[in-house]
Amino acid sequence: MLFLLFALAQPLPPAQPPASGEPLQILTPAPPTPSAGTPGWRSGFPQTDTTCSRDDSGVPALRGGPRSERVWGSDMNSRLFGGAGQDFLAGGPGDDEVVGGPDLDILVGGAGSDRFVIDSADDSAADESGSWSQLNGDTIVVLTPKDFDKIDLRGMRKEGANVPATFLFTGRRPGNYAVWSRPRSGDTEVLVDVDGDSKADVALRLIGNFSLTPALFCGVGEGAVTEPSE
Ligand SMILES: [Ca+2]
Ligand SMILES: [Ca+2]
Ligand SMILES: [Ca+2]
Repeated sequence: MLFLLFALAQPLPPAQPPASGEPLQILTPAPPTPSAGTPGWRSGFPQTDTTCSRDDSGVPALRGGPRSERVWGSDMNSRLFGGAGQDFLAGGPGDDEVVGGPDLDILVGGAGSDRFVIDSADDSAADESGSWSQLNGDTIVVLTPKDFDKIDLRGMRKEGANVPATFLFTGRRPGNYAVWSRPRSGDTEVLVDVDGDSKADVALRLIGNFSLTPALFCGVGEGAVTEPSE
């Protein structure tokens, strides 16, 4: 919790005001006190979730609605869902699953092995030039590779006739059905092509300068980039 307070005390990146000007809602103002044996409890230390095989099915879920909301994780492991609207999701010290959903969202994992899930191209759509969009793009404020935080693209649908089983990591080069990155004003853009034309359809912004590897992702493998499907 101290870490969360510290993280929230930092200046946040510019975000669009909530649609139609409605106030943000705080869904869980008083997180429960965890203890060993509580459902969903995991210490968060040491972080041992080095793979994408973690089963979060028994972890309590906190869900935002269609409006713009703030959703706070507890001190236990949490699953945070923003739904539609411009949401602010902040995990606590546990191993959290953070799912922004459609529209611009600001995502904070906190300590622990956190998983940021992008399920659809609409969750963080790139702009017309294939770059991160100030109107629609999600921002991950605290991504900590040493804690085995991951960006999970396993649910993202690929479009075309001969799509690969996983996205392909191409470093700093665009590619068909690929994930790549590029610097952006001291931050890092993560770009994903879902339809085989080497142009980004999905764009995330990571606060900070990252040198990415496939191990940072779920649903992304190394390998030759496929040819475009006809
Ligand atoms: Ca929402
Ligand atoms: Ca966390
Ligand atoms: Ca989103």
